[in-house]
Amino acid sequence: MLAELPLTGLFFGTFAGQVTERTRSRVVMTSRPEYGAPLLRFLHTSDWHLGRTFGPVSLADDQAAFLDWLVVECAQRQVDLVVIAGDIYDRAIMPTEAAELFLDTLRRLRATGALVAAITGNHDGAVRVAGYDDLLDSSGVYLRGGYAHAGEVLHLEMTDGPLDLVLLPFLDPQAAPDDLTVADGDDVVQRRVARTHQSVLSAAAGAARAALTAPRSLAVAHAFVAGSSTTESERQLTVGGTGQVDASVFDGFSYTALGHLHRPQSVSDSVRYSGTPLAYSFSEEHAKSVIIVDMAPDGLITSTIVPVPGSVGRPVRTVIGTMAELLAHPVDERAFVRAVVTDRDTVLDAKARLAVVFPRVVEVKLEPAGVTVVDPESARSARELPPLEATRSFWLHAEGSDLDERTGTLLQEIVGVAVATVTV
Ligand SMILES: [Mn+2]
Repeated sequence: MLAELPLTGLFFGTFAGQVTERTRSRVVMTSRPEYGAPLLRFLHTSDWHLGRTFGPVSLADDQAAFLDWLVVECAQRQVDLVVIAGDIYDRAIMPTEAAELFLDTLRRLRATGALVAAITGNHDGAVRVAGYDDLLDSSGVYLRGGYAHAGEVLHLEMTDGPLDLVLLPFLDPQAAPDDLTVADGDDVVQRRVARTHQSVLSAAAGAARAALTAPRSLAVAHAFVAGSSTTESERQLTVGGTGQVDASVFDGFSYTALGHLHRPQSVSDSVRYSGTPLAYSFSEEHAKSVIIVDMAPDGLITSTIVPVPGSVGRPVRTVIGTMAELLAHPVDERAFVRAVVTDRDTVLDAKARLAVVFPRVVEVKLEPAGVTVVDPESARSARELPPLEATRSFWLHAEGSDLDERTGTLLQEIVGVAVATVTV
């Protein structure tokens, strides 16, 4: 059924009560005519990590290509709201080029007619990214970071009905304000010690849940939900502790758009990680994607995984073999490559030579075939061996065979001289 929207009259407001009008003209095909107006459509993405490198290689061009694609997708799919669930940047103090790319992307997304809601992640500097938060609300860009607005609900009026938007940025338990309402004890010190990712996030989510008024809600959070799977490119939230939160923190929201974990995955039908748009480590050979969610006025959702096309994303590959075998591979211009070289003989300039076949080789590991890798425990015990024994053991490790008689005698002489010469 074709439904034509009025040319004007799309309103959205904020929790502060201000109401702004924006104009848009479009014809929309809806497959859910029972709801009348076209459903709210949002796009969920996260962990852009703008400014990141892959090994020594800048990802600036790849990230710009992804954002070009994203803007076109949002326009073509008539997305109403773009949700970015944290780790917009790779570092708290981001490179100027990364900031320019993000700001330019915000403008281009707004130009498609879509609103933008974004939170900071554990990599972002909350004040640097979201310091203008409430000032930007009236322009249709909802940015939130840190504790400043944690637990608030933004009441938006969309074409098909109201939406409660709950932005839950990454919250560092150590940075929590002393008056944060958590039942961690009466004493300030005791409260600080008792604070966890679970307690601060559930306090904020609980406050928001109590303030919901619309029949549907969208929560956006940056957290590690227990039971989810990681890659090699997330930064741990805590040293020693788990930093994990229970999925029940997000009970009661129609959909929760999560960021932090870089592998796309579902905690439940309505609680999902979009994952990163690009591979950021060799553990990420899986496809990358964004999620399109259509949400009915009553909160019922239909979600679609949209893969980031191969022409935008860059694959990652681990190749294993001798130099001769690796150099016989067909040339792979696009992939980031980790090469595991298995030659038993000495290999010189491996990276430079492999770059002819794999121009984006970023990591080379030498792992001679048939040689057992020494575990750290036995490496420690090697330090306690007499020098000649330690040298013999290293030879065995490096060469995969014991010393022959001539080399053994020569080594004995050399080690003897060395030991006699060294004064401790
Ligand atoms: Mn991240």
